[in-house]
Amino acid sequence: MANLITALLVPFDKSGQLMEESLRKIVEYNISENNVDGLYVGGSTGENFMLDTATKKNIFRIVKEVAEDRVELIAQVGSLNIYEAKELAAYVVNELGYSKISSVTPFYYKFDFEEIKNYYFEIVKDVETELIVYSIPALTGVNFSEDQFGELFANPKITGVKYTAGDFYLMERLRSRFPNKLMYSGFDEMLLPAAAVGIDGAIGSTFNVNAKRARQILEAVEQNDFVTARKLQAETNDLIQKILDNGLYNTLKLMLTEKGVDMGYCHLPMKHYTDNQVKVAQKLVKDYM
Ligand code: SI3
Repeated sequence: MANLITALLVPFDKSGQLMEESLRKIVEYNISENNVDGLYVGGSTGENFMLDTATKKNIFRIVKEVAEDRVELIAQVGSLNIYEAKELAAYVVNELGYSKISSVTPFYYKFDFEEIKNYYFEIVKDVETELIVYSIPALTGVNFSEDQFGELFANPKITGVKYTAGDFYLMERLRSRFPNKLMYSGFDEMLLPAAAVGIDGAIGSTFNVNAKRARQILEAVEQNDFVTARKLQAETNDLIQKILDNGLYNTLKLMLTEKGVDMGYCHLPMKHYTDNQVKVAQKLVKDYM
């Protein structure tokens, strides 16, 4: 069955400093309460692109210290600064023993495909690891064709994709053409259709609070029980819609705080939460967790 991998939230205090003890708790919560198979560390959900290198390294180190080898750890090292990406890759693989790295497509500048391909090949050049391409066109503006994925996958160290998009035709084409590469779905609200296409895992922010239902969706698809899978996805999407309406990362953090894992604040320039967001999050915990 496909692996369930939480895109890890990271707690910050009001001034944007990492809350180390809370980070330890959310890692433990995902392993012992949510029973997930892995953690995706340093992704969008980790508010990673607003952090300095030392903080990123500190997060990777603490997560590994708590998780040890109990679940799979994937470190998102991608950065507009390719030298930072290489430094982080070497750190997590050689010093911490992460089993995989992942890297977002370089964003902001309109890099052409050759530049993007060079970026990926350069990141894996000096490190013995597997890299999962983090493709999220809605946030980066970078769309790959089937053939371009093929060019990236030609590098044996590039072993899969975290596919955060709603184009299921392309997803199916990739699944069929590259059966030996890993396919992770990225949109939790589309877990059922992704699982129907065939995925090796799902990586999601909402698994921090909704891992049980997500696991049940994967199990129902595995058993070809699409009636149950659709019912669970509908319940999940009712929840996700309410979370998105109330502010994604603030609401996820507030729900966990309500459950006893103090997740602090989002990192500026993301907004700090309001009293009303707290009330909504408390109700979501009561209704869905
Ligand atoms: O990098 C990451 O933290 C992720 O894995 C992100 C994951 O794909 C999430 N995407 C974003 C942009 O947060 C989803 O889990 C997403 O939050 C969820 O499907 C709600 O839209």
